Amino acid sequence: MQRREVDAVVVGAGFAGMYMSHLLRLEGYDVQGIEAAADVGGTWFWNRYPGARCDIPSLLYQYSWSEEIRTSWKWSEKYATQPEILAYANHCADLLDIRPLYRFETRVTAAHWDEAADRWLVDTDKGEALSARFLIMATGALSVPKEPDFPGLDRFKGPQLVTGRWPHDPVDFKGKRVAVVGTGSSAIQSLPHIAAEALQVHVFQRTPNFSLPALNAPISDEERAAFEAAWPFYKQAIDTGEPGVELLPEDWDPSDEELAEHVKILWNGGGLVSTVQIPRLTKDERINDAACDFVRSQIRELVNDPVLAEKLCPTSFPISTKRACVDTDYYVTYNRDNVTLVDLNEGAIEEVTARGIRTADAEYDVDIIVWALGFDAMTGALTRVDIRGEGGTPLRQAWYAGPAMWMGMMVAGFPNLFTITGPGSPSVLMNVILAGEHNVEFANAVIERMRARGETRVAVDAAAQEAWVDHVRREAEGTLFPRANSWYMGANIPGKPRVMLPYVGMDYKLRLNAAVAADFPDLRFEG
Ligand code: N01
Repeated sequence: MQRREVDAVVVGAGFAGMYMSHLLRLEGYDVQGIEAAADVGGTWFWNRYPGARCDIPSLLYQYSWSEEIRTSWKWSEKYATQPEILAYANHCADLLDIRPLYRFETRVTAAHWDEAADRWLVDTDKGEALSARFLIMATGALSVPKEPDFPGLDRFKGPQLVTGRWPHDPVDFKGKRVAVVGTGSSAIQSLPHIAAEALQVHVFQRTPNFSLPALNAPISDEERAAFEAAWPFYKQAIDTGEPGVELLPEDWDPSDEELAEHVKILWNGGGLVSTVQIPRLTKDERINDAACDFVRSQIRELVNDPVLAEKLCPTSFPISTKRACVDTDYYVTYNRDNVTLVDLNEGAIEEVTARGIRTADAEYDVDIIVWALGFDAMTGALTRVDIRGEGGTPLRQAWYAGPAMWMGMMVAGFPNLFTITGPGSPSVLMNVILAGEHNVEFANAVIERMRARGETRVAVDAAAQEAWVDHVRREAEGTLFPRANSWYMGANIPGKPRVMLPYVGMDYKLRLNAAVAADFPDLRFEG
């Protein structure tokens, strides 16, 4: 078969993919980008459900590498809405003139390593056959929605909507009876909007979640100016891996009273940043318990019906071991007359019927079902592609017992492949736009070194990979994360190995910088 030869295939036109494609083109490489969506934006292209917003302050949720982009964009709110973030992605794409590099509405179906040529043979669902020296998977950590698999799905007469693949045209909930299934961030953000319009909403909850108030607000000119003034400090923190916010010492040892007072910062609108400002929150049971108690006390304050409030109080996992949500009016929405909570612990969903959802207890007649069931996180987008490395080994097989990889970016036996924000990197535990930048810049540094020395093949050393996987596991074992049935642990997808997927260590960027400075001691170059 005749294959079109390029230097690199970049899969994904989210923020990481766009940056990777831009850098490679800048350096004169022939890049082919491939994107399943009709346009750029990655997760923000797909997650158009009402109320979708970032949970990192907008001023920080943007590219750090381009002065031109930063200074030409004005965020309007503390936590930007999905339309504004998508507009920002489009603004970046316009400034970078990135679209000509991409084939949109195209999926990579297979990528096989050609050992004789040191190239990836890449096939797409549009019949295109490519041969690329490098394959960069910038496919996102949360890009494969978890599909509902209840019996009777086809029988339901009304629309069924998946939050992670929301229609482009606005959905009219007016006068409708709606089922929202799931109580993760997607449901927590969308429920207040859906409830404000709908006739009736039934929320199907299996596990209540901790959610922190966004206290969202417009960004004032003064705040914008202060951010710009502090930008050199933030940028340095980003580049060096410093936290960028003031932190108490890790060995902080508060009295019970001091602790109870300090955890109140969870209600100051800092959201996920506030969780980072509580030392050892995800390591120390006493500290975590205090934070849980405080948030539960706030839920009881907000929800009028005490029985309902108890049902909304999480008790089965430590706070932050599932990603905490950041909401606007989530808990108070349950005070509305048109919102009911269906506690699936009292009767699980048995089937979907023509008229709605039937649990072990009752049948709920609805006009629309919203499935907010989450994602096959971090590995899903990678294992869905038929990626085969040396000896024809499928990635799915190599990862049968859990993702084995080095720094979340490279996989032994899969040369010249880079996974951006992959499992084994901090990825979703940090600002994911910045996590993407770190990985893109690292991949770029490797590729540039190879060009300088005329090398055609780079592979990670198997022992180095083993050491990294072991380190990721041990770091996670030193925390409370393994106690939650979370998507971090792969626990939300039946049959997925139970492994902590993101790297919890705080030294990742330092390690990346050290690897570059030492000329990549864990990588083997040939050619
Ligand atoms: O998904 P989730 P999400 N029967 O996995 C329930 C990011 N994000 O899309 O907990 C019944 O958190 C499941 O119940 P349980 C963010 O990183 C960011 O909401 O497994 N229920 C849970 O309640 C976030 O963490 C933003 O018992 C079932 C829900 O579905 C990540 O995406 C906004 C079920 C899934 O919650 C995922 O969030 C939105 C079943 N069979 C998302 N299967 C921002 O703010 C699953 N559930 C940027």
